[in-house]
Amino acid sequence: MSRLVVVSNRVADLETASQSGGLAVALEAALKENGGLWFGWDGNVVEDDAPLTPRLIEHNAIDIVTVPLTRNEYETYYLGYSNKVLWPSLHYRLGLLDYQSTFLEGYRRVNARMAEQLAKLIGPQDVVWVHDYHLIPLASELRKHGIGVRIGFFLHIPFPPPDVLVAVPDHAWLVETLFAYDLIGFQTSGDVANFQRYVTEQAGGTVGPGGQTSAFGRSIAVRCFPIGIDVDSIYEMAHTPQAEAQIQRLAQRALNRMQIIGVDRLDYTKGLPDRLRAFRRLLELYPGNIKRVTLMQVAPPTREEVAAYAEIRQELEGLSGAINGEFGDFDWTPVRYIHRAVPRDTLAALFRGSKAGLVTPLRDGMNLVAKEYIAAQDAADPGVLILSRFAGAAEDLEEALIVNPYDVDDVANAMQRALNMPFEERAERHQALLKRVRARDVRHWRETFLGALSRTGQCQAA
Ligand code: ADQ
Repeated sequence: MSRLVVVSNRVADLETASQSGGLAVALEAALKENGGLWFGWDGNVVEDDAPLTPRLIEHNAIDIVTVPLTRNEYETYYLGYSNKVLWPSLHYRLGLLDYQSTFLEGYRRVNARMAEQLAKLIGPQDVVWVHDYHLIPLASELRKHGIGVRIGFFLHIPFPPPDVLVAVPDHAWLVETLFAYDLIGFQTSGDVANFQRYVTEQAGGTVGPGGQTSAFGRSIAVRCFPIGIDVDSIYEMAHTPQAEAQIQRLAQRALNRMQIIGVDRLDYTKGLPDRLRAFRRLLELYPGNIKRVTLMQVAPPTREEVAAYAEIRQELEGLSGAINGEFGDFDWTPVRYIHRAVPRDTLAALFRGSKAGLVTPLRDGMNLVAKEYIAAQDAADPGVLILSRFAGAAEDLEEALIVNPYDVDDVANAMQRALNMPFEERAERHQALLKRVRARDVRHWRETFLGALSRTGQCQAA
């Protein structure tokens, strides 16, 4: 059996994996099966002339090899090309694209360096699984070192249509490097179609049966593998005695008011200002909700060194302050905004204790919060999921209330509908959604991806 090598920008801390969530645990399980190696950045930023020696730690028969980034690499590869160019563009936000030529050089350099360090660790029987937009050219760099084993790539974020992608400087090079993989996995069939459109329209390639995609003299497998969650672990976290007590406390404190919950990293793709505007609209259109409904928004900060993130934080604080000022009273705060990470079991209890889950990104690869909200519900009294049509999850989760996050009236009406939905309809929708979330859980995602990778054809040695 092949050893699995996972490569991602950041390596999860496996000591705390059970708290950090489904993805780390799922990958850890795969790495344990036949022995494994996880390679990536250790999160440290060192001086430009410091040595960049890989560090090895062993955890339950898994080798974890990490490397630091220099200050220049952090600014060009991580903050620059990855998060000021690829992240906004792949989320269709060209207005936020902020490009400098040093970014691309840094991105290429870090991928080349990581490949050089990783190539020394890869054996002839290994299978390599690379994750996400930071590392798109990694396989093409590994091939330069004579690595001929199977290499798969999974993109966690959306892949936009060609008209958007061509705005990314050096998009042609970026797409060409993807052809050094044997398998590319996307979140949705829409992403697959966008990629294949680019290949046929911009690169003179062809798409064959089963998604086999050819261009640049190579033929690779391309499919969607919608990512999922560990359903039972979320359900269990939401149903412990501590969770019960927490839900009771919440209900008492809220004087049996209803709660709507939003949980997102504080990112401009998540549609948070529009969500707050939609909540204000709910109070305007349906004043019966005044003093009756609270929006709890949990949004821990991320990437604060990128200006667009500081701006969204200010906007959000201003909006929640304005809504609370306009509608709040001595005994009711309409928006409760929590700007920090919350333990996963607390999140699960909050999901279960909320009448509606509000997941309204402007664009999202999948969105695991939508699936976690469903998994946490109590079948005897389930809440209602309100889901943006622009989340990858909407391709599958048809029984959610699907909304256009740009249309505040649409979202406000969905909230009103969710808060007043009869039990039979809630139960029916929840049952159907839970079935879907279970059918495509994180284990299914991992196994289908690795199964498809193992079935790919000729390996492509350089
Ligand atoms: P993210 O953009 O981070 O992921 P998401 O899929 O919702 O978005 O995953 C976030 C995870 O972090 C969830 O498990 C959630 O519970 C957790 N989380 C969020 N806020 C938290 C808080 N305050 N405290 C603790 N935990 C919190 C990227 C893509 C997504 C894609 C995933 C997986 O942007 O589209 O679904 O990768 O592929």
